[in-house]
Amino acid sequence: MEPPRCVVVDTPAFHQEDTGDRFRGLYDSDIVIRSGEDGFMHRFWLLVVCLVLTLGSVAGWAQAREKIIIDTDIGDDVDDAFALALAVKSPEFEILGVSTAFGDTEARARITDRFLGEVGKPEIPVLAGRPTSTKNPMSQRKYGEVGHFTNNQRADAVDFMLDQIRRYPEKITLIAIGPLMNVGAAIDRDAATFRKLKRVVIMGGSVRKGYGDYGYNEHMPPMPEWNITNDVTSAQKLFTSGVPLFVMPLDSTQLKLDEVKRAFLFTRGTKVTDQLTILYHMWAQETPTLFDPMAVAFALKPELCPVTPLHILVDEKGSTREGPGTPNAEVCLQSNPEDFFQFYLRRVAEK
Ligand SMILES: [Ca+2]
Repeated sequence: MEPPRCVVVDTPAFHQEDTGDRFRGLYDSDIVIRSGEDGFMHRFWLLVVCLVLTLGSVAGWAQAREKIIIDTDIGDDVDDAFALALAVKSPEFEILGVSTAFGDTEARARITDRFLGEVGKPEIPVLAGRPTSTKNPMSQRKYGEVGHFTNNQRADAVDFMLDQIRRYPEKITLIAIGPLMNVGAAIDRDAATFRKLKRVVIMGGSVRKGYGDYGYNEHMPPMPEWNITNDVTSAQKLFTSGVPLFVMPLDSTQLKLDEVKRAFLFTRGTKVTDQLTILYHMWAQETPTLFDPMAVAFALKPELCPVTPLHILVDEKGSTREGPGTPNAEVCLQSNPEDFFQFYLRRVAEK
């Protein structure tokens, strides 16, 4: 998506039938002014009007961008990197910052830092959450050890999150694609401020389908999902916080990036696809499942993952059960993988 352009079309003898060919190629959002007459002063004033309209439109376009914070456990599974790639390729977003959660949060911050440095986004702050202990190996750890980084001074993730919400109340979408330690800590520290998020979109939970249920094969019953089960208490706090909550569970996020799609993406040779190529090879498995990118895609185009209001109870084992009661979440129970990949691959592959 581009900001609108202002175009003065010189048409001294303008007729309706000219429109077909003469204006072909202009974007829908362009501002087209037909001069219709000769004369220096006439053209001068048209250009002034054009300049004012363009500046106004660009300001409006910039203002309309959605403010987001991404909270990620990048570095283990590779889908976080694919989610980050979609976010940085989306001009609809103003990325206020990226925070890291779960395990060695500083190593995850370095991975994020290098990714943003390599793709030409050094201005985006990177924040490390509180480290936790885990035996989970970090497949992409070495990515954060060499390369081009941003100039970020690391600050506390939860302080940053709350400060940004105070600065832009009701304006920020928090996209949480890892275990929810930072979210739980933010609620503990200042629940009233946390509720002033515009919305939270998470990848997490398993409501009617479990891992390995792709819709066409045998049904797998719902089961505790990784992001919820790694910090059940924080998940419970989020689901009872009263914040507008949108949930992308296993039911709608088991999206396989097969070899045809990988070959397309990894041969684009852009800054972003080159970083994905490196991270994919460090991950050292074959077929990624793009769970997390659906949370980012939903924030951009909610029609890709239609939601149903449900009351979700997070039990002590991390199950996310639907039950009676006032809905506390909008949950995407089904998606169309073809529609998702049509959007995802075109967007991330763009030059
Ligand atoms: Ca993740």
